Amino acid sequence: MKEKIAEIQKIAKEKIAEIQNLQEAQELKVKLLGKKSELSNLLKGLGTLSPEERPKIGSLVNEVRKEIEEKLNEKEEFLKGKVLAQKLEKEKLDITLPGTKIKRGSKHPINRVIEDIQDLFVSMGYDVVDGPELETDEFCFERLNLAKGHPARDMQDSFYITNEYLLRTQTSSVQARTMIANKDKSPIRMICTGKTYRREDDATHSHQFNQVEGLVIDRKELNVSLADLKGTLEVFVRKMIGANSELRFRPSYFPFTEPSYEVDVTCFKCGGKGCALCKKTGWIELLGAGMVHPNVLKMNGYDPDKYAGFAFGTGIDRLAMFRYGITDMRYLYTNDVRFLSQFDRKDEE
Ligand code: FA5
Repeated sequence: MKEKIAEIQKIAKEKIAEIQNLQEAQELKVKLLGKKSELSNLLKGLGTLSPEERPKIGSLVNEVRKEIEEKLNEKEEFLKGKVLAQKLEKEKLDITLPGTKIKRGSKHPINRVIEDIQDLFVSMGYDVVDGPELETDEFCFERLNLAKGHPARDMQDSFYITNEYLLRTQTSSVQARTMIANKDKSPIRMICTGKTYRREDDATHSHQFNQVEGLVIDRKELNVSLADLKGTLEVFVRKMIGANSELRFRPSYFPFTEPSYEVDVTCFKCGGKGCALCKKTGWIELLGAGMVHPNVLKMNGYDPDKYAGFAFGTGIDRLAMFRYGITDMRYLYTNDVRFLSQFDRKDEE
């Protein structure tokens, strides 16, 4: 019996020495120490031995079993270390190599201008509101004192989707929406920025452009006046285009304001001296504005005997053109990275 055990021990040592990988180690473990292994069979057969021999052989089998187990564990540890070393070698990184440059996007000039407008008006206590681009005829025109068939509708060549729905031609639609939504008819001080659409397309007109609308309504006794409108627009334009910009109010016509004005600014290119861009006038038209028409107040639930207000609207794309000296509005929509990435630098100047 002892020889048999010595034989098992010897073969086990040889086989352990031949193991090449972890799987072989696992398989050998089952073979040498599992329930059907020779050592297990020996233990099962102890009952056939004499009472004197039984404990001796039993403890010998257990010793050999323990020794094999230790040797197998050692081998497994060794193999695991080898696998790890191979993996580390394979995944070795040379952190001194130059990295791959990631191309960073750039904020669109229109979004830069929108964010600056919002920051400015929020600092003056305005709310920033939103409205739908797919608008009803009612909110885009009728509630702004432009009944169906009104000749002034021709000023804005529109994209109608159905008889009732169109792509909004102006953010002024949000004036009406804000007044209607304000159920308790309290004072309003809001701006709205967003996309607008008209059937136009040239260097200074796009079929899709952006406007910012401003609306202030307060109780009449507080005397919301043209002077407030003028002061607000001066702050706005000087902040957006330059501290030296002068404003000129020209009487104009919008069905939703009375009186109405078009506001010009001194030409950003020649500083007011006159050049080709401003057609030698020294001025460039920038926005429309006026005191809210009493009909508009009434149609949207505000009593014109108790409330008064002013409104203004301007093209954000045009503001961006003035601010950055862009000569063709269409550059703003072609999304050429070479064009767009210039503005990171320009804003830092
Ligand atoms: C209006 O749209 C009025 N809703 C503005 C207004 C608001 C007046 C509140 C009174 C009170 P107008 O059609 O002039 O007005 O357009 C306003 C500005 O939008 C223009 O000065 C111009 O900057 C810009 N704009 C108009 N059409 C285009 C276009 N096709 N492409 C780019 N910008 C445009």
